[in-house]
Amino acid sequence: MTRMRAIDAAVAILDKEGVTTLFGLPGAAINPFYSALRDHGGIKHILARHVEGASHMAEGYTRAKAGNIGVCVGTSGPAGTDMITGLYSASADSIPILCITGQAPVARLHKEDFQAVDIAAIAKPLTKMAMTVLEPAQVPGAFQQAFHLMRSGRPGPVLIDLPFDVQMTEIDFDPDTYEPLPVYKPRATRAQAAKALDMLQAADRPLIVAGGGIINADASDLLVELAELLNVPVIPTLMGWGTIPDDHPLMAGMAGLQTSQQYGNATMLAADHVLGIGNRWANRHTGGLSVYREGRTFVHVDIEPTQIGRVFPPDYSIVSDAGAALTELVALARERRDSGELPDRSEWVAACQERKRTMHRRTHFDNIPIKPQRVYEEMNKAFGRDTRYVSTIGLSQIAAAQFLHVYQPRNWINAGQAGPLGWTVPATLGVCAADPDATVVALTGDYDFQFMMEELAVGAQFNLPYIHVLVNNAYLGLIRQSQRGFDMDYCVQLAFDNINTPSTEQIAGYGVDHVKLAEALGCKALRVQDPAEILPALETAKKLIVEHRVPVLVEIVLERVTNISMGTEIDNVVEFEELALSAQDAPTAVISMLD
Ligand SMILES: Cc1ncc(C[n+]2csc(CCOP(=O)(O)OP(=O)(O)O)c2C)c(N)n1
Ligand SMILES: [Mg+2]
Repeated sequence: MTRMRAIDAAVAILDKEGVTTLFGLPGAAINPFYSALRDHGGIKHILARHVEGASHMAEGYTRAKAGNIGVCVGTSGPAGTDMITGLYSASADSIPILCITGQAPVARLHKEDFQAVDIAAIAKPLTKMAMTVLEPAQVPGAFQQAFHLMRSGRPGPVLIDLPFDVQMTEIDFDPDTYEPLPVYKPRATRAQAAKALDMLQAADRPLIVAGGGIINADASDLLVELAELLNVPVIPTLMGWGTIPDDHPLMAGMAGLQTSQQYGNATMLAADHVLGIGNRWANRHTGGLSVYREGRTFVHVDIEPTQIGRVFPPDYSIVSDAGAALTELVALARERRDSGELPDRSEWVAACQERKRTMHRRTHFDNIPIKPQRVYEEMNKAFGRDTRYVSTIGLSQIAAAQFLHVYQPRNWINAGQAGPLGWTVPATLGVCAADPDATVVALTGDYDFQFMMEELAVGAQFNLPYIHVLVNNAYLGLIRQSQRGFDMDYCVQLAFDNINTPSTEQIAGYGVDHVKLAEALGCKALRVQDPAEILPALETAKKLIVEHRVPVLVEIVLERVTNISMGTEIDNVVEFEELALSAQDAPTAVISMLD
């Protein structure tokens, strides 16, 4: 047996479980871990500027690539509490991250020691396991179990809290013969898949709702294959966006109250049967359940048994990993196709495509100040099929999901359920760390950016280049819009006269100078105020990220008040602008009205 400090065993296990990159911030109580990291020498460490940032970096890192597990590290007390938002975001969207915290020595935990807080208790509802390890010999088992839990069933985060003396105590551990524990994933049976398929075949106008569980299972190809075999349209959820390319003839649009297209909702309302795979019937997707469910039957496939029936009772359900269920469904669909048992769906598919061809919102506005819709039109022109978008929340994110195009799984990386402001910058850096060669584009409003802008320095220091499109309306725009219901515009204005900005400049009354901020943090930055300048600025940004290998900010100054389409039911989404009347009104729509 090899004798080593418990913390050296922990680092050896990280290595064995495939961890190559950590996001963290040292402090006295976690210094033993950092000494083990230095001695190991094979794991890269990215130093965050805020510990919450480290936790979101870890999440972006996980989401970027199948099999990745992002790890964030902090000292005790406030470092742990700073990462709680990251644990919430990760658990809400079923994303595994491992959060490691230092802690006061075991004998002093109950003595109100400096920075001793019961972080395991605080993290409990947000994690699959949250453990303060009190026995040094338990450290290897705690890490082994952490990876097993993060990868099994519904993925999610784990917190391991390590008292200083536990880290330092020597134990016997043999890294050479360490093995990760087997991963548990329930699998649909053939009989279950056959029943789901029978119900879908019996319907006249069936749909597949494709959720983020398909991306987690790395099973998007199977989803597309199933849709093609059956010739059944697909509505991806916000978390499932990218499972089927936007321009695929069976991609029917997204449904929902905000991040949706008119044609997606119309098709959902026209359907008589829905097969939901790896989705959770999120309320921003369904809206009111009576409208969503009326006239439709539902089958729900989910990896987590207690998710079945949580939002509404489905007509049939299967507890299964999305990939395993799709494998069975594809095999059966192939057999039924070969024996000529599949019904002809061409009329229903054509009706869905016709809605997708004609029901467009207008994006082409020439106004100065710029209208936000135009920004997405120009982004569609500037960025290719491989572009990876990262966003969090706000009108900017909602409009992005209405107008941008996504063609591959993991190319829309969004904090869907928790939507914590500030997530975008660090999560994007995590994506860049995982996929340094990708074109990564972050999109935020001004407020989201201001929450965690300090993390841009991390991008500059560690050469994590990406393009940050910041749409600046000098407002908490989404909240301003929702305050219309109270007939107020109260405490949501970010505008002020910045004493450092000459009053002759158009941005004088917009408050924060984001360009100066980005430059101060070691990044490049451009500002755009004319819609004709958006595309050239994005093209310049593409060159700058290659030349300088740092984040490049493109700030687009918007008109201050623009309401974005949204509603309270999927059959009453309110439109605030004229709809597209001709192809010129929506020139980058995924299918042109001219086609
Ligand atoms: C930590 C946190 N606090 C509050 C909110 C509520 N919230 C959602 S969007 C938003 C305003 C976003 O403003 P901005 O980033 O400028 O985007 P815009 O809507 O203007 O495009 C707020 C306050 C939140 N999502 N997260
Ligand atoms: Mg704003």
